[in-house]
Amino acid sequence: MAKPAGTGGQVTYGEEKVLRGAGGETHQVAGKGRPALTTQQGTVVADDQNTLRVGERGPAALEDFHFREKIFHFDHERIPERVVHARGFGAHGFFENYEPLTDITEADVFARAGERTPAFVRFSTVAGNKGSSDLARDVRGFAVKLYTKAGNWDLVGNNIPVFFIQDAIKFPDLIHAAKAGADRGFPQAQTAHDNFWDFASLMPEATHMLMWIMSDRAIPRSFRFMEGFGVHTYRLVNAEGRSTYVKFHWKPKQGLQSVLWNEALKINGADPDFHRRDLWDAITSGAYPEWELGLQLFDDDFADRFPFDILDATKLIPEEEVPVRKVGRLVLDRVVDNFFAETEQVAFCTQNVVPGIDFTNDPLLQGRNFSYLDTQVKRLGGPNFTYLPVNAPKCPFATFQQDGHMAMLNPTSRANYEPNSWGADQGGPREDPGRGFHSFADETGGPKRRVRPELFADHYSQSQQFYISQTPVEQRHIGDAFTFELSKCHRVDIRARMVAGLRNVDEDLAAYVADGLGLELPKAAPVARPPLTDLAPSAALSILKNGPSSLAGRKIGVLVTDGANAAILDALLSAAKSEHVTIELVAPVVGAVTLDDGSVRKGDQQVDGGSSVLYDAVVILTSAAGAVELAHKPPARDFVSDAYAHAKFIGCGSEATALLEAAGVSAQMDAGMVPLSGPDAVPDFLDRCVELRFWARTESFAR
Ligand code: HDE
Repeated sequence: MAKPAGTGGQVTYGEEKVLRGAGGETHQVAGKGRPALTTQQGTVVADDQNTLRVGERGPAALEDFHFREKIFHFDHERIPERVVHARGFGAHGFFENYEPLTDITEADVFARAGERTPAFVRFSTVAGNKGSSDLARDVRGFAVKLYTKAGNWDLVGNNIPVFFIQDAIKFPDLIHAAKAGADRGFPQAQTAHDNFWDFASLMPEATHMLMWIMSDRAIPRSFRFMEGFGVHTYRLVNAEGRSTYVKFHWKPKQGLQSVLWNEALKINGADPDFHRRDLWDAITSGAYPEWELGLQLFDDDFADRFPFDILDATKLIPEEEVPVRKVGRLVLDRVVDNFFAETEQVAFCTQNVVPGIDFTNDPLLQGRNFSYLDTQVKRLGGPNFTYLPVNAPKCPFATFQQDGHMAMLNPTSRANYEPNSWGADQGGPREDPGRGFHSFADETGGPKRRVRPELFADHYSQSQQFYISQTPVEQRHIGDAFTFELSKCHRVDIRARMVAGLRNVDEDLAAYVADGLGLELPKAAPVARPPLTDLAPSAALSILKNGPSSLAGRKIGVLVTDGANAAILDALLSAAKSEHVTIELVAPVVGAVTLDDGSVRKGDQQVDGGSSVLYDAVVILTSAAGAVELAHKPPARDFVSDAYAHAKFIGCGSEATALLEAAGVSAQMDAGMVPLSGPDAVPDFLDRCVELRFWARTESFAR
């Protein structure tokens, strides 16, 4: 209960009479089902509004333990953000195994059909800090922790199947070059600057990855619409000790979808939390995102035949060569209870494997196995982070590790060492050769030197293959992205060096970028190993060839005004509901609009806050007078012209003409602008929207 301002004196709370000052501050007190506020020691707090003072206007008393504890704890609220992948968003779910895979792996998680294993997944961007925007052009982390009955297995992957570098020793250089300049502290969350392209253009091994990050893969529409990859070749090992090589894939059931670059730039302003909000909204509305786990399985014979080294993380194995076998599904069905406790404190480690899953000698993976554990100790302040609920296994665990900061579960047996001769109750756990983890007995050897294998020198073959696997629209986006990024480099020699490398990928691409930069085409960069030129295109590498088959999970923004056609809106709302599409009303004011049948509807966004970049398709459903009014408002004109420029399908109510004219699109009406003359036109409009973009429109914008 709040006490009125300016009154002081004796106040009665139950049996107690309490003296209050006359400062007029708000007091809300316990009772009526509200628990009492306490200190961390459990002492009930009587007053949380005032420090203890000597005299009303006097100094604070040092003995005020409540104040000191509260501020001390606040002062220590931050932990270091992740050195990479600082901005992320996590959710809980489960992995469901389709069928026993015991012939290829003894991993318990794959042992039984239909069994569900709890999972925690964290998606992230790489370069930006914790507070950066979601729509940065960047790789997305796709880290999965599976709490299996045989221990925690972390598959710490990305949404791109290859990486920039081949050897972990170059990771600090890559990240220093990509992140904000050490001298100036900017630019934030982007690679469009001299240092990144300086480094990248001097590292031809990065070329394949550069093709991916300049593609629309680096600007996903949502975490829900992107693939995940384990990147490295791992091993699956069965109970007999036989190893099968494996590449892990996560395939989104929702299909693939990305945004346009110009859209990404605007989303970062309109909603910097676009991706995290999207995941939160999907899960809390019951539209649980789902991925299938796919395995590419192969043996030494294939590895020997394959023209690239399977230990080279800058190469992938085309799905056309080794098909992806779907073995289970990952469903995210629960948002976190607390962002910090779960998403911030989750500690993924590539070293977390379980019997049946093992490493290969990929030099990147080998380095990661050191880095992750090391970084968690720094971030989480000591070795006991494994006991935090989000990190602890959900199967029994017993170690002799003890003490350190925040020891919560020290062993309680008499023996804290082994071997020991204490009996069963006092002696603690013992090793178990039958159920325990055995490393695959890989035959290795050779001179100890700092050298890379010969096939690592092929830097361009798969870059070419990636490019020719794209649709013309996607190829243009890649060319435009290189042009954009390099245009932000001040040093012309860096631009030229990058274009020289691109000549080894595709001459047209190099010429297109050079032209966009106003650069004379430089000589092609020297190649360390002549690229293979006969690799077949792989449809799996394109986003547009793997789009959704329905509109489910997408969002349509409807611009409405007073007097708008209620019958069309109702048809849209009911069709959208049955197709699991979200509709948001963007109205002149969020309070309410009154439609032509007199019904009153609440707006979800006001025009100034509901930019069309937030939607997959839009509808302009105004009255004639409403259209005239909106025609005078720049945000309403932007709503239409952006949707048009971003090749979205636009449902046009018959009274929207004045606004379409003001937005400058009425003279260019095309088949992506679908007339909505009445409710009957709605199903056809929604069918068109499944394509997501009317790409033909963008032909006219191309340079
Ligand atoms: Fe990471 N990476 N990484 N990385 N990485 C980290 O660990 C590192 C690499 C990836 O949501 C760090 O907990 C090295 C490839 C994800 O919490 C750190 C190398 C792939 C996440 C680290 C790589 C990844 C990280 C920073 C080169 C895809 C976020 C904070 C050898 C297969 C995990 C942390 C999360 C995070 C090191 C390369 C994925 C410093 C040394 C390749 C998804 O340990």
